[in-house]
Amino acid sequence: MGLMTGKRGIIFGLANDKSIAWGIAQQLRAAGADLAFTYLNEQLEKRVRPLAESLDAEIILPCDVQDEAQMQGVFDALKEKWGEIDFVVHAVAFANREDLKQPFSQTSREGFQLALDISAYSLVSMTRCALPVLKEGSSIVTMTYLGSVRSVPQYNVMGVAKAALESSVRYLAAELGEKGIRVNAVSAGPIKTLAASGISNFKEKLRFAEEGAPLKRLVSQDEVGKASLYLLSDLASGVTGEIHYVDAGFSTAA
Ligand code: 0WD
Repeated sequence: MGLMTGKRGIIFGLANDKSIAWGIAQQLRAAGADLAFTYLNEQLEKRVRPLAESLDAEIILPCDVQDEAQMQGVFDALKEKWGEIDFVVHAVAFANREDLKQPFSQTSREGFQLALDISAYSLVSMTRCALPVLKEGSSIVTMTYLGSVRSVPQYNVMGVAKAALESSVRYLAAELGEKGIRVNAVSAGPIKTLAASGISNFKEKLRFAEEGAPLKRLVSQDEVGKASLYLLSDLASGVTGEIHYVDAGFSTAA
């Protein structure tokens, strides 16, 4: 019997087989979990549906996290099909490309609001919609990055959004603890994905991360997946409100 046998949950943020969400999904399925997925739009559906089906997903639905009615619809569908769920994975983020290039002080109000809305507020609204179906003992995990607590060149408004996301993790954990629901974040080292391609000089960041990490290498999707599996499973039953670094030790080194 696997670690997640008999557990069911949903993954937001799968775009393709390079996505961090894909690393998490594979680990969860291998451990026996039943999975539901969402995709952002029709263009991504073509990529997401075959991947989701390859992991025997029973529910595959569209969801733009800025559309609260659509998000509510997703959790209504989960309630109808499964009744209750055991976990939610939030692996969604977005900022305008120009806001990841120009000096931070030039960030527009609209760009700031957009990044914060999709990358941070969505965890709050997702949790609200999920609450009626979350079991006691269930677990929510989101994805963050070191740019939340350090100024990383060009990460700009996304760093501010990740700071808001990490703070939201702590407030949600404080609120939901009495229901036995845990909320944590994995802070991943840089990984080449679609979202990462929007960050200027990303290749340079990969090299810098590799050289500066105690393990002298980058982390893989699978490693982020395994750490997420731990946080989503009963192995982490005493862990909530945490920002768990999976970065080959980069954040701990001078
Ligand atoms: O180095 C990296 N790749 C790191 C990523 C290091 C540390 C953290 N992260 C975080 C990201 O900030 C994000 O929160 O991990 C999470 C997953 O990102 P990813 O796997 O790097 O990127 P990707 O495969 O592109 O998945 C993110 C997806 C979007 O992809 P695109 O590239 O199409 O923007 O988030 C989804 C979308 O599928 N997304 C949305 N989903 C629903 N509603 C929305 C939206 N409005 N906007 C973006």
